[in-house]
Amino acid sequence: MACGATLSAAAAGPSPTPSLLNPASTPAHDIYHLSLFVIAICLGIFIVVFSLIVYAAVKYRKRPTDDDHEPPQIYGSNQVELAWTVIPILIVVVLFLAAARVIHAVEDAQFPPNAIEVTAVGHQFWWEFQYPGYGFVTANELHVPVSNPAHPTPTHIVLLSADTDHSFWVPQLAGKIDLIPNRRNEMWIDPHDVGHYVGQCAQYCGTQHAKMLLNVMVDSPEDFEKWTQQQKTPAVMSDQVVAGRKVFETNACMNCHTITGTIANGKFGPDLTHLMSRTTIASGAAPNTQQNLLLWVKEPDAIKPGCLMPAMQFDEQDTNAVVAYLMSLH
Ligand code: HEC
Ligand SMILES: [Cu+2]
Repeated sequence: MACGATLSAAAAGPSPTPSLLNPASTPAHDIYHLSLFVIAICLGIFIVVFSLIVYAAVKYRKRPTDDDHEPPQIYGSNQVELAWTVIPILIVVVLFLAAARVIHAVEDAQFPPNAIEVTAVGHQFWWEFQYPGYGFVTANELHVPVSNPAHPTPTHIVLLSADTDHSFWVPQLAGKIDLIPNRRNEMWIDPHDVGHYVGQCAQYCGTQHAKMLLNVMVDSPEDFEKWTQQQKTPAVMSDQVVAGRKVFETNACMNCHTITGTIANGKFGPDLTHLMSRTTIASGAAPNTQQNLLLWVKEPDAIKPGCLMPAMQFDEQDTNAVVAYLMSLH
């Protein structure tokens, strides 16, 4: 069952603690090493300056034997002034070169022809992920193949926004890049280990900014292939769900959501073609279970107050039918 494979991939791998100190992808490694270098230099400056302050404060503290005259004043010392001008300039140049080197390595990287192309579109308050090379669209859970450093299969991500500023940040995989309306930003990741990596929209974008989680599922090449095949196949409809499909297609649901292979082609909300292949709904706000889907359709605000999906005010029967239909979208 492909859906089970997705769930087990989500459970495996490194801890989902989004820590910068635990890099798992080349850009994140580069940034991690640069920050250690910068911290080491700052620590050195701190130790030297603080020791001199302590030394001066102790050595020249006021003593009972002091008279009240000022000590001798010394004006101008070319050596001292040269030293405190040149040394800081050298430090700044070293920091600049180190940062420039990493920025160049990350931003001007060349991609092999087998790089995966993904377009990520930030929406209030969820993520759209398009896979132009494969011809499907999904939401909130980004699947990428693991990248073996011997034969890298990096993922190149184009970042766009449908409404306001958002920011894509999965600390273990890469630096933070904004998604700005009418601007195309880019980034890339090449995760070295299979697993589930989490992140968060890192630019305040409105009421539900805090519930705009990012889930990156790093699959083995076989699992990734399976997942893309599953995403490309239209969902199979059984008789049971026909009633729910009718509810979906004769109400506003279809104007906001796409379900490939049906007349529903709305773009305002997440693509639901393979809703059940995702472990959570509403960008990580709740686990993807029947109970939460029922609550979501009845009262989206109960899960995500201020989200941009309206409560549709269906009766019990229509709600159950439409959720049965949603649950058929594997
Ligand atoms: C006015 C547009 C609109 C209408 C109408 C609408 N939705 Fe939504 N829907 C959204 C938006 C926007 C989201 C994303 C909310 C968020 O995560 O912040 C969403 C999210 C969802 C999700 C969660 C998807 C995911 O992967 O996170 C489901 C399921 C869903 N809608 C089902 C429905 C159903 C069923 C109907 C009809 C009963 C419906 N929607 C009507 C806009 C709409
Ligand atoms: Cu956001």
